[in-house]
Amino acid sequence: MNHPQVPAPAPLATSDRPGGPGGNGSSRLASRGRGGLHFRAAVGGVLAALAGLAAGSVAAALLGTRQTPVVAIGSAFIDRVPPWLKDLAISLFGTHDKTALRAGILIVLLAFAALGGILAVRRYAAGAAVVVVLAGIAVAAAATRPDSGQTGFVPSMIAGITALLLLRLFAKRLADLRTDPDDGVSRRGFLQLAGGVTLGTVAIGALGKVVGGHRAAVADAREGLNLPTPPSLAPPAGVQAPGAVPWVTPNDEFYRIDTALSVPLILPSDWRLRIHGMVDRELELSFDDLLKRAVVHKWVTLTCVSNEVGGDLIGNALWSGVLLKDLLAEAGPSPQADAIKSTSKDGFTAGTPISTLTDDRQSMLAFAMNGQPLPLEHGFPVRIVVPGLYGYVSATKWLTDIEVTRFDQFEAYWTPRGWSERGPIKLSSRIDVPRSKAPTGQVTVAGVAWDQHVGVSKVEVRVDGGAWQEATLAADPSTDTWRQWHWTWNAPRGNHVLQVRAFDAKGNPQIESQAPPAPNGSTGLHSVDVKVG
Ligand SMILES: Nc1nc2c(c(=O)[nH]1)N[C@H]1C(S)=C(S)[C@@H](COP(=O)(O)O)O[C@H]1N2
Ligand SMILES: [Mo]
Repeated sequence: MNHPQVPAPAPLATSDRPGGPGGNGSSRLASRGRGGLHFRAAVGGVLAALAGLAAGSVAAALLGTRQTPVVAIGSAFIDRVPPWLKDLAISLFGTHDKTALRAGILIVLLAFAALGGILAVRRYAAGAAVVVVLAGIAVAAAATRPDSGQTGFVPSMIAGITALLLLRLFAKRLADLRTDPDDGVSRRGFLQLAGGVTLGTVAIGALGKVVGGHRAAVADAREGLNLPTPPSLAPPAGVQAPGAVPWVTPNDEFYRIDTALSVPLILPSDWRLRIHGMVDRELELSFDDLLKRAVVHKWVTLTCVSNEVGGDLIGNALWSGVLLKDLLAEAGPSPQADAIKSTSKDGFTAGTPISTLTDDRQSMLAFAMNGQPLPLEHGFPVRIVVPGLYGYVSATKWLTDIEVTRFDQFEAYWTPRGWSERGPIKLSSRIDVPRSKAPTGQVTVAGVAWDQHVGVSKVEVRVDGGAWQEATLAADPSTDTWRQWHWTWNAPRGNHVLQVRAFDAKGNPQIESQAPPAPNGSTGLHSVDVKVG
């Protein structure tokens, strides 16, 4: 259909009317025009906000985060409301309290958006400020959620930017109407924009449903799995040092590092793993095939090569899976092969020495983490876990392919990007408490030390560069997990520096010279400035 591009003539009777609000328009017609203008401006603000929220929801679905702007604000709100208000909400709305909260947040957001729309007609900056504050609240709420990961704030940011851009368009259209409230062209322009934005919002909302729907299907399949359960989920006796982080890292607090902008979604029933290359017998396994094999459960601490000294890109979990040693034995690797190249659904690759898969360290294809099917973000349905190697050279998530090969035949994802081909984890230690302040007197200094598959034999602490003092080590079930330690400090008032160093199983001390994470892991001692008193 062809829309006439020739502007319709403005109604003659109104063409000589003085400008909008602020003019001397005291006639009935002019004030009706002004009311209409405010109404349109409010509608513009609301439509801009709804489009922003729809865009935010799609972004959340694509990124695999639950943090839509409304959810982010709602969760932050729930964290902060006093218990009596929570109780009141539950008694008023029963189990619908969450829906009521969402609706409430939406209504408040849209009311402010309407105000923003009205302000934007006079001065875009004033309306934009309202949107920026609303989006800012959502971004801050998402960024401070413990469960939102690194990208949780992105949907709220996208929502804010979308709303700002659309508000700008509405403000432009309405500015014309403001000079001439009865100008038919401007009215039509506003209606077209409003219609377009509404259609766009509905389309984006539908897209969000599709994307979200697939994620929901995979999440449902995950919930429905019945996997071999570990004999116990409880940490072994004596592993926890007082004051240190929990020895077992809960799945939803486990660090997440990957290049996947949106979480790869694989139904277990669709999953296939090919083991091929320099092998006698190529294997192709389905998820059920994998579950038919002998299952092992093992505590292993994963570490990211990007972990800075003192950083938290490290976590410890009970992994359940099938030994790579067994699967490789079935395939029969050539004696000339020295590596596997593992590939994930999204194309990420890692290169791992075969020796680390066939020795006694129980490297595995893991399907469960702390007794739960792998979380979607941590590689569902199957990933690799190799004790002693940084994740980037071993821990491929959303695994789909293993090629038995030679290091001189390929480069894995991070190698041409400035990271070493081989990545054994370096002996390190970290102070968890205290981190900044402490009272005078007996203070527990505690933390973790790790040298997976080698083991930690001793940890020492010193204050203000003084003599090293031996800390008490907690137990470890094998050398493949972190080892916790604590030391009691008789802390005098003032500013002090605490330092920690660890020794490996052979008695070698940690490297003291500072090195950045690239190309193969940071070194240096963790220091903490503590204000006592
Ligand atoms: N598919 C895929 N797997 C991957 C990565 C990735 O980018 N893509 N990153 C690796 C890196 S660098 C690390 S440290 C670990 C992190 O695993 P986690 O997110 O479960 O803690 O996954 C590894 N596996
Ligand atoms: Mo990593």
